[in-house]
Amino acid sequence: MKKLSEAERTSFFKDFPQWSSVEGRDAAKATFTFKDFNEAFGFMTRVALKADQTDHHPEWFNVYNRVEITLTTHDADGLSQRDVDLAAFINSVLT
Ligand code: H2B
Repeated sequence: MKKLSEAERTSFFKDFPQWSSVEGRDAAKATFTFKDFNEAFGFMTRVALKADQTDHHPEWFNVYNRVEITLTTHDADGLSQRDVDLAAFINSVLT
């Protein structure tokens, strides 16, 4: 897995405005807030099944209705197309 080029990285952050870069790390983070825990965990379940299918896993943290997600590709030590694909899936679950 290779890292996104500088141009690909720039278009990722332009095309996915919910995601922002992480200080000192080639990664993207976003926070999503739901009505309650049931909705947050329903969302997490859908993302978890996708992560399992694609063998690409988010770093994430949940408290009640809030889910904080960091995307990066450990094998590439940075953002790769796999993170773009998972971000696109996350968007499709949210809309
Ligand atoms: N998830 C993420 N985010 N990055 C990886 O490099 C990665 C992963 N590698 N999930 C996978 C699993 C790897 O550890 C297994 C062995 O394929």
